[in-house]
Amino acid sequence: MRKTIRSCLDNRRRTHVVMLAWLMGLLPLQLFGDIRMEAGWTRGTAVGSDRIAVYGDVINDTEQAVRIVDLTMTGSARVMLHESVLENGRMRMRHVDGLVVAPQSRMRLEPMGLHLMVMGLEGPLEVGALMRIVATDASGGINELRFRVQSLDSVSFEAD
Ligand SMILES: [Cu+2]
Repeated sequence: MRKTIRSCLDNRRRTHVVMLAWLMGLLPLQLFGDIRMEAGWTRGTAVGSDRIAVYGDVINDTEQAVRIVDLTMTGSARVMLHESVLENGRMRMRHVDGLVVAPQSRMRLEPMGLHLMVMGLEGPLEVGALMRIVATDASGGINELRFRVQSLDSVSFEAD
């Protein structure tokens, strides 16, 4: 009888070990995709505005191109890839269809160029806050693009 109980416990422990191994193998696949953002920043929300432009370097260290099919940020209505272009002497922003990050590359998002536009923010962002945009790639990978809220007058990424 005692032996049976012990072997039951052993079995349960073994199951836990297997489950843990499974989780460790699976979670990185689901939580972390192939791309990430370095030196990510935004200027934060101007009074009366519910949108921000997000800049930084989107990095793909893998051998495959990563195609982003969906962008979301908690607390906002939508996220789009925009490009600032000079048209008839005026800066305008236009929507860019499809975000593809080439293999072994670094895609720079910067003022007057490509940026991620977060629209319909539920409230103002606090300077210093760490934020993240979730980018889902074509193979279902979830990529986190992290960035920090800087002051309204900042012009580039400010390291800590
Ligand atoms: Cu924009």
